[in-house]
Amino acid sequence: MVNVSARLGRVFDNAKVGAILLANTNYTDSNFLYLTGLPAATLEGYMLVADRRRVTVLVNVLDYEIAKENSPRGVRVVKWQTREEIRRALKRLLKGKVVGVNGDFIPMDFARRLKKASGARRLVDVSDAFTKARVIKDAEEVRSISIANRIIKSALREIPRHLKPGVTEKEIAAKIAYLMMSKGADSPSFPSIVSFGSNTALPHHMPDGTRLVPNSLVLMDVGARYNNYCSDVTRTLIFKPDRKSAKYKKMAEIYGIVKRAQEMATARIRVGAVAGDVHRVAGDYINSAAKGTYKGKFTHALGHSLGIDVHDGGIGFAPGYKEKLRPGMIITNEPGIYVVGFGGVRIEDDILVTTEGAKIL
Ligand SMILES: [Mn+2]
Repeated sequence: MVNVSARLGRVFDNAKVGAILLANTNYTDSNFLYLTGLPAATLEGYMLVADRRRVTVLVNVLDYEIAKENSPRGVRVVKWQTREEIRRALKRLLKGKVVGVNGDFIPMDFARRLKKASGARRLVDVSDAFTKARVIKDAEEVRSISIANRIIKSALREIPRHLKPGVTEKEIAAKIAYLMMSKGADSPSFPSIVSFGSNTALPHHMPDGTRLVPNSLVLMDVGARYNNYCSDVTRTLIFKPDRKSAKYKKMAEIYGIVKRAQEMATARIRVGAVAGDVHRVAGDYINSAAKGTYKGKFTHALGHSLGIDVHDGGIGFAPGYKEKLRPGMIITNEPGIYVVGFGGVRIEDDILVTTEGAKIL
């Protein structure tokens, strides 16, 4: 269960406000999930008001039962039926206060209407306070992300037996979705990337009707969502390799360099290490390997923070990040090499920073 009061403490320590107001639109604010642990699918139009001690969730009467049933200790559920009732509730909780909102999420016009309806003295953007709190995962979060990893890795292990000449990228993407949900995922955590052959050189290629042929690359960048938390894992393999071919030798060379770059980055991850340096270890190695053949072909950051959002913010393994690693951070480690017209390799694992160093989830 979500420890609501501990999370409120972490957010309010970084936000100088009397209360926080989060309002979902057609989309769900991930900070809403952070403070309530409610299942994401049910939350359209919900609002919450938080102070240091507790969270009050305001829901339409039709969602009252489901919200009450799923709410942890520290969350109170209040139902409303008319707009007048919401206005009254907001006034009672917020009138005259300095109120924190998520400026990264809420449309400006909606914020203006909420200020008027609530009678708040001032609205302040507290998105940074949430990012700071969420960058360090608590035990419940580590557990959820670990399970999300176990699920997706188990699904990926079953994929090789479904790879046959002529199968399409979309068929494999559908198979991965089926396998992960059969194993307990709530949904994919983002649209799966499955690419074959030269499509693997495009880091964000979306699966299409491309058919698999022997002696070619297969790249799968996929994740499972479990209990509101994401995993994000990439595997690349060579389908039916023709080991004597020049094409195979080049694919294998690229794979070996990416694998080594990932290991070197993992070895660098420890409490106190500078985030940007972890990227540089992998980037420098890729640029210098094979006499510089692949210089400049690692075209993205080595990793991003992972949590309720696939890109959770606050930290990343990217050039120029001066932040130091702290225990409880979860960051992806995903070097790649992309040769346009030929193919690419990416290998990605999710890393928990611990006092003993990197733990691969
Ligand atoms: Mn990733």
